[in-house]
Amino acid sequence: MSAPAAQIGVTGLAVMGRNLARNLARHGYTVAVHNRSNSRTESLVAEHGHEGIFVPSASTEDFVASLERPRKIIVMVKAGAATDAVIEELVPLLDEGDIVIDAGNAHFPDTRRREAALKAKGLHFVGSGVSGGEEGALNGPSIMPGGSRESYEVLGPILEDISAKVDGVPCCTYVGPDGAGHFVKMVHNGIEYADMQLIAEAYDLLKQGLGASAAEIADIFRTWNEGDLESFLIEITAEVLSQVDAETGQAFVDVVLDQAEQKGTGRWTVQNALDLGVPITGIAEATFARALSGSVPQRAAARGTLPAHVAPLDVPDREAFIEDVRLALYASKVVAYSQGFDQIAAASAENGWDIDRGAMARIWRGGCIIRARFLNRITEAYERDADLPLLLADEYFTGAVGNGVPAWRRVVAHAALAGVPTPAFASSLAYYDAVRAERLPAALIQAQRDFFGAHTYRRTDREGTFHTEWSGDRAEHEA
Ligand code: NBP
Repeated sequence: MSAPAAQIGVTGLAVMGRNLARNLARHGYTVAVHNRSNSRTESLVAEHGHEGIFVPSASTEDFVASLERPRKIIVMVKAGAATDAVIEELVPLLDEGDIVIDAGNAHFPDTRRREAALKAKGLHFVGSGVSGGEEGALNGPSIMPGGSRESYEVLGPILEDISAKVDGVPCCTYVGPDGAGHFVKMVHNGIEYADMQLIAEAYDLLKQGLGASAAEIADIFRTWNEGDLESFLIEITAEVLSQVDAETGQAFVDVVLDQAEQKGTGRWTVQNALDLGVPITGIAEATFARALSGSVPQRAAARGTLPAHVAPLDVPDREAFIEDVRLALYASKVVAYSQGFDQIAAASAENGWDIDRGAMARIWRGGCIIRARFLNRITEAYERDADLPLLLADEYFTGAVGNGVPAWRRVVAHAALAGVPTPAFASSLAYYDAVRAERLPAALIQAQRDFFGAHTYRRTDREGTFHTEWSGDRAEHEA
């Protein structure tokens, strides 16, 4: 008896691909499965074959032949050269109209390149962000597919089916052409960096300000998770802070080395923001904070050497201080998201992607690492105005953030006086003040640029571009 034609295939069966294949099978799809080393395919079928219908193949040729047309093939291998190698092997075996989905963490320029190459061969290439780690892949991730709309018509229903659901709404939607899906996933990860850094700064302030134990701070985060800050990251922070190290009996967080690592998506986000000229200071500070934590020789040279001149954090009212930190965290978090959505808007305009920002907030409500209650508020804001120039200026957020501004200022000022580093809190507040300023000192910078480089300037009182003869008679003339 021949194996049934599979509706969709997954190649690359490490932790993510394996769980995505199981998710598909559990939803009733017949799933072709393949991996470079056949042992992974064998173990998937041996351990989970009872969960649905898998069609295993040891060779790429058999794998492709086992799929119904148009073929839908999810590639879930290590991002980079491995993805190119798999595509190269697949393409000669495919027919016009087939769809190759890269669900790994590709850098979006690579996705654009691959999409163009496959399109020239009559194939669809869908670069899709998938967030939620191995648990999400199995039980419902947030899925951010790019590529052609035509491919989404075939693929969308399946991806929506296996995605996370919030209030019955799938955490998957069409993002936009070519690299748009992977771009949005990149910004998602950048926001994740900012969110984590902000939570870490709140923890540090509570620890230093209250002298609280990790378990006490866990309780504070647990309470916060019942309000506006409700989110996966706040929830797991409480879990982590409650954990006791089995070996030493100390709080687990206190035995973990304080050097944060990164895989590169935060860096990509910041690099792209620099190219676009979009200030994403929250994400950038978060990325640099990780880099600083890992700057071992610099920290060793500075520790105990650099004068501190600090006053201890003055906390006359414990509850008031906790509330101040909560408000500062919320306000800073809105800034980070606002900046991330600005970056999406800028890239969308530059590349003609036409990304619906409200829909992105909607598909991040479940499945992914930054899932949070307040994403509903972001969707609502973009529903009120799809072209909203600044999320912070939406009527809901002006109120929600505005109420917390006095607390935010107190927290940042006290942290500075006490020498507690709060790069993301402080830079977010600086952004807030800069973006709302009547007038910025950029006027002076523009004048300096004209002085040393004849870069010209515009005036507040009339149209035109001007230059002053700084090294001559200092007369102004129109450039
Ligand atoms: P890995 O990123 O660890 O990749 C391992 C897989 O890539 C194996 O199936 C391996 O085959 C295959 N592979 C490699 Br390596 N080189 C290959 C080649 N030249 N040809 C064919 N196959 C090759 O797996 P993962 O952690 O499951 O992640 C998969 C993708 O999902 C990555 O892009 C990752 O960034 C992304 N992602 C991961 C997570 C997560 O939480 N882990 C979350 C979201 C996204 P082999 O078995 O024969 O060595």
